[in-house]
Amino acid sequence: MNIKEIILRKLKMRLKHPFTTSFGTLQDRYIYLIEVVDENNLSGWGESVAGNYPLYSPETVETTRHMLEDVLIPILNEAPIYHPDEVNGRFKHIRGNNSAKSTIETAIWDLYAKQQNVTLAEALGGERKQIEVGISLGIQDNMDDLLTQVNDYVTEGYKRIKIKIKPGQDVEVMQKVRDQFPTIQLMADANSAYTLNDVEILAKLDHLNLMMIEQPLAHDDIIDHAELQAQIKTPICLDESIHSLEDVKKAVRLNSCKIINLKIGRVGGLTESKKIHDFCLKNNVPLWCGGMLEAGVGRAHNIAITSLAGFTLPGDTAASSRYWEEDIIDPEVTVNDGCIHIPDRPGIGYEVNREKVAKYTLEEKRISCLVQSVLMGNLYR
Ligand code: OSB
Ligand code: MG
Repeated sequence: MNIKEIILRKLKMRLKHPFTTSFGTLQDRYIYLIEVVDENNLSGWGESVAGNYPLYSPETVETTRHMLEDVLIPILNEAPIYHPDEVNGRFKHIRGNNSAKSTIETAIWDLYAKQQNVTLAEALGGERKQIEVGISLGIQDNMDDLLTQVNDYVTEGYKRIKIKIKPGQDVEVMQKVRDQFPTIQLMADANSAYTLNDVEILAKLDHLNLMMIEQPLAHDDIIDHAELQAQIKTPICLDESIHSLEDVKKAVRLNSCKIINLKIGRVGGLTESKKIHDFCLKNNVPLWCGGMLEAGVGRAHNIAITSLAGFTLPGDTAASSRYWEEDIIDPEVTVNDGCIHIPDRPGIGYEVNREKVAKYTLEEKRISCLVQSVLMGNLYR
């Protein structure tokens, strides 16, 4: 069951509304999409979470293209692969570039599940039939707009509300939301906008009964976060600082956080995601799946991994319609009463809509794989 062709596409999609975090505003979403096709014409799909500009992480769509074309696909072409769990190991000597690694690794997982005729959720060991989700709201200029949005999404049933904060738009904002919505599950995400000099400000959030504060300090830090956690009551959740199971172990050992946000692209794919999940479940570390304003393929992978039992808190995977006029999958992801039903069709369980993909594609490149170069299943075991 060879992979006979890999198709790389660079897409440009426009978010319905600009999304503002402490590091900037995004509306045009560039997406690197990968399709791996086997000899029976089954297609596995993966989506890069890297943006057009290296603000959240050092990777971009262009570094993703380079890594896939010039480094990662050639490595996969060197020797057969029998199971998607092997892919991450094959990339081990390549430093960083986790999102690029994840793009192809998740596509191979999708293909593998389709070849086995099981859902991706089942292939990963997920048991849930549906998952609970929350929503992430960007920084707003207008407080009334924010309160209206919170009200709308709470009414729709989203299980928790996350609000982006930055210095100057933090304590007062969160206080007003809490005053208006005394009982909702509420949290803040700072995207690394603070330093240890800001402990006093961050401690003022203590009495708001937040579920957590996400990544208050530097994107590459776990030392200062430990110092901060010792001084504030709100549980810290790490996002940007976590790139591997090793990072999770160290952060937990140092008490740098009490909660982990997992993003498949940030940790290099689904195999590493499973390992982090297993560790968190075993050690009672609350875990949830973050989001990167994904289109349908990335969203579907997030849904599949969240079906695992250790994802104990609602994630950021909202409905397709929260982001896009039209998504690139059929059916779109819908949220009912704060829940997403895990699809029952094989693989990611959503059909990629080729017309819509074509409509948003800026560049496309097809790479033929050497005969019997990349093997799937246990044909040659
Ligand atoms: O920090 O979780 C984050 C979006 C882009 C980059 C980073 C983050 C986010 C979000 C949005 O919070 C999550 C989503 O709705 O996909
Ligand atoms: Mg975050």
